[in-house]
Amino acid sequence: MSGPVARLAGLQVGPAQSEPSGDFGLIGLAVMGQNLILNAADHGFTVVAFNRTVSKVDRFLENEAKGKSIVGAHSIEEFCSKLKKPRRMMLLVMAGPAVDDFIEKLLPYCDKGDIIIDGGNSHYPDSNRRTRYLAEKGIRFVGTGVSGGEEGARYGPSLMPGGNEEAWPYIKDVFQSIAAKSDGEPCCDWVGDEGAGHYVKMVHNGIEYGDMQLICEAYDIMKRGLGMSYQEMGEEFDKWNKGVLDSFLIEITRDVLKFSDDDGKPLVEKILDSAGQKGTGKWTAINALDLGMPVTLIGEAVFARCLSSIKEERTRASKVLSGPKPSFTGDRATFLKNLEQGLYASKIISYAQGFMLMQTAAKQYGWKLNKPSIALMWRGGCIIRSVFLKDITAAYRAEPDLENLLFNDFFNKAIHEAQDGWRDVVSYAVKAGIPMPAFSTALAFFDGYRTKDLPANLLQAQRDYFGAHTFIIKPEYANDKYKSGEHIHVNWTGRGGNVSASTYNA
Ligand code: 2AM
Repeated sequence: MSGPVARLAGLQVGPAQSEPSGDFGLIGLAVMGQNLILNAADHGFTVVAFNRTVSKVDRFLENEAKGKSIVGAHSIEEFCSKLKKPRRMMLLVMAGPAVDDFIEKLLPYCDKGDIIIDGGNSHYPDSNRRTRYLAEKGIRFVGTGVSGGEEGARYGPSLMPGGNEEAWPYIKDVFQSIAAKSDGEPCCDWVGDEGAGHYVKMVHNGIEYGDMQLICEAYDIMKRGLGMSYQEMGEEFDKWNKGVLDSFLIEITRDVLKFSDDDGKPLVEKILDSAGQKGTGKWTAINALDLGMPVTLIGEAVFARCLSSIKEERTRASKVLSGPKPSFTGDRATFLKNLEQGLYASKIISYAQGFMLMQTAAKQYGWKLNKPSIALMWRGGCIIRSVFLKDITAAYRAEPDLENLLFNDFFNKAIHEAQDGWRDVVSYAVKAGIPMPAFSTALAFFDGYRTKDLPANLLQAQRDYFGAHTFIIKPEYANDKYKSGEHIHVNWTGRGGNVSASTYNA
């Protein structure tokens, strides 16, 4: 042990037999991991660092970690031996098999009650599995969402921990110290059971997709629909950033629009319009479909990226498919106000949909979910941080079992005030031939959600007609012939049989 110990940076140099001094251990020295370690050290914790490629440990100790309360380990055994019990060990490695590999490597050196935290971008079913697997061995597993990128990791990320709740009292001090603060409150609280932390991070990313798509649609209609210059657009986003849309994403959009290349042209104009994606938005949309939840805005945001990515085909289509030429004749200032309100209203819908999904997931998966704390965790540190999330936090604090954000007085009033302008914007976009899938789907959801009688009565009739899938009669029409709540099949044509397919449920 003398070799590695002699190389230790910072405070912790001593014989191998000494009491372990590490408050917190972190494995995975990519930028995120390094920054989280530095962040924890800045908050007074002694952090033990390890990495698969061990040379990176020494490089880190000799550079960024120098002079800080950070000690290195050159093997898993050494890593574990340097941590106080119960050990608090965080993995920040590539999601997937690397996490399972490290868990298996840690286990022989762990004691009952130790805590293994996965802070990578794991898919929540993996965190469900790991929580159960490790609980059987007496090890407490935490799967935590970490958002805010490299900067967030260094100076205050949003942290969304879930898993084995027994771990929370032991990790709370570290997590809440290193997390971002919003109005003095840490953007970190216990999310819920098993994979709930990674689940909430996944929905966060889905909402991020939606917010970004909404902003892109606003930019498109400003540019092509109103013919605004980049300078003008940048100024408009700057104005928006001082109102209800005040947020990190609006702020960076302002900066991007104002950013000129060496030749004076806006750099963004030169960027290929083909969006990439890493999959968390798609996971959210797939999960929404699995749970039967109408999370339409995130779905549209994912599809909009897909459409963007078939650039060559779109280029061919642009030569053979024509549409209207935008010609705006109204009052620009009024339109821009409406656009701001329309974006705000669409955002309210998107977050309402996101919370619908999370509360359904909690019910379906049997998780206790800490709803008021979710908005709080997203208030600062993460990509979707915004003033708007303060109002969502307030809504769920006032009523933790709020059925839907749209039933909250504040948001109910906000969406009613925005409604007329929102419709004007979407109408103009349709007439001008400028796609606004996220704005439009939000409005369609709003109109569907507030409609007591949807045309699904006809749909049920069609299903019963061709597939004998049965229907239920509206309570006010129940009688001896059509009993309330019963699955009814009607022979619509007078031909065919009377057999119903009530067990068929597709
Ligand atoms: P490395 O430095 O040895 O590559 C981000 O890639 C982090 O995840 C790095 O610390 C990296 O370790 C680690 N990592 C990536 N894949 C891994 C794997 N299969 N097993 C262990 N660690 C891995």
